[in-house]
Amino acid sequence: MVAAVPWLLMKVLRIPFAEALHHFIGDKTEQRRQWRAFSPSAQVPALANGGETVWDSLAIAEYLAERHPQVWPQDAAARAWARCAAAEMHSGFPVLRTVCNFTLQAAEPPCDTLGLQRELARLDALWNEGLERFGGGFLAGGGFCAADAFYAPVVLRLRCYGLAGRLNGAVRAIRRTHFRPARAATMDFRRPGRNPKRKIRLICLKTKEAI
Ligand SMILES: N[C@@H](CCC(=O)N[C@@H](CS)C(=O)NCC(=O)O)C(=O)O
Repeated sequence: MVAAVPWLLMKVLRIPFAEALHHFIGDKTEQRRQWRAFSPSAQVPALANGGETVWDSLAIAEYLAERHPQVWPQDAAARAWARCAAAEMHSGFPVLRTVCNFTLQAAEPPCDTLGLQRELARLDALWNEGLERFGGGFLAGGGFCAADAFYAPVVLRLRCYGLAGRLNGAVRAIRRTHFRPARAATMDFRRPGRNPKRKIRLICLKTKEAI
């Protein structure tokens, strides 16, 4: 899921970049050896720009924001909220991450544990708060920002695992603004354009299924 976040952000905001796709390898030791060549943590995503490497999705968002201010909302309060929301997704929601592997196909709903209920309730509260407080249709106002990129894969997961109905009104609004760009961009991921002349290169991975 996380590998898709900066990719989606750059696609939706039309920040030019070239992609390098890497397949998962069954032998994880070998994968780590190979991936360390482009990512110090041996994880994706990583972003290469000139001599610099940025190897974490939240760090990539901040790095991009230094050059492309539209990565975060212009309004300071919305920007603070959007940063918190993105960070919460980045480091939280362990149950959703574990029980809902990323897929684009319809999948069996996971076991309804207390942990899952708590995380769905938190998503609902967070999305409702953003929609009501900033009133722009996206999470933190009228434009797609990094917070939206962090939550777009979650919208896809909720839909695929039949969990969208478990959230109240927010998910309907979020689906309108997030599902389409996320799905369109994710489909596009299957047909990556390669332009090695571009200065910024995002190193992502390719699984059998698009991520
Ligand atoms: N902190 C990283 C975590 C990245 C991460 O978990 N990447 C996964 C793919 S989505 C990965 O590279 N996994 C390698 C593996 O599991 O073999 C970020 O958010 O960018």
